[in-house]
Amino acid sequence: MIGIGDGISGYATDELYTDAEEFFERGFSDAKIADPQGSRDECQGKQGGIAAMVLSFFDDVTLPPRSTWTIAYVLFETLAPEEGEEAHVVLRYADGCAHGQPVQNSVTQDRESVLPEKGSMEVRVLPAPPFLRGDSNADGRVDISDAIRIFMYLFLGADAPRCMDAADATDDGKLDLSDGVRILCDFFIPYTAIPPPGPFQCGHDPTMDWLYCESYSMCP
Ligand SMILES: [Ca+2]
Ligand SMILES: [Ca+2]
Repeated sequence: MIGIGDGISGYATDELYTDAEEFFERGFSDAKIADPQGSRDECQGKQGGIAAMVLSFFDDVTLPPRSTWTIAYVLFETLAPEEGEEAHVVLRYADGCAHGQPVQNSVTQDRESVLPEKGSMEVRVLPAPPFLRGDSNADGRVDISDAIRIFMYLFLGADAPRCMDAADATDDGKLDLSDGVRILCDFFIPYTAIPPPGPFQCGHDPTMDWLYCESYSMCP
């Protein structure tokens, strides 16, 4: 269970993302967002996520040794602070919070449960800047150079755009070939409009996704 500090207003997904999936052999995995309950103070009034994974119920399957395995991502949402302000949210692994049964963070190794080392982090939340969708090179216009900027990033090793949300011309939460193609299509093919806030009006991303906008200076 991941205990969450005050200020979390909701969440975007309760799906489990993992790069260990290739080792599933008739196992089980699930993730849920829950309101943790329980007598412990750190459980009260917080939001949390629970993730569980069993690689196999039938065979002796273990993750091969390597430096890092990503077992689960959970994506949370919080309200953006006002312009010029910042907010702080603490994320931590909390033992003993209940969603049904109290949940203890544990890992099974060689058929025995071991308690993992648990960390916490304070997240600094800043207001996301408004942007023009499609303006991947952040020059205040959406044109063919933005499609080229995306292709340079994807295929020629150029730096990532500083405002990934602006470069995500399809607003599907991924930056890939289709974003450059969407920008090109927008000039030539009717009804392929770039999603809100669009290429002409500054605005914020109406959908929550894994991309972010580190900076964008062309909108007031
Ligand atoms: Ca541009
Ligand atoms: Ca996209």
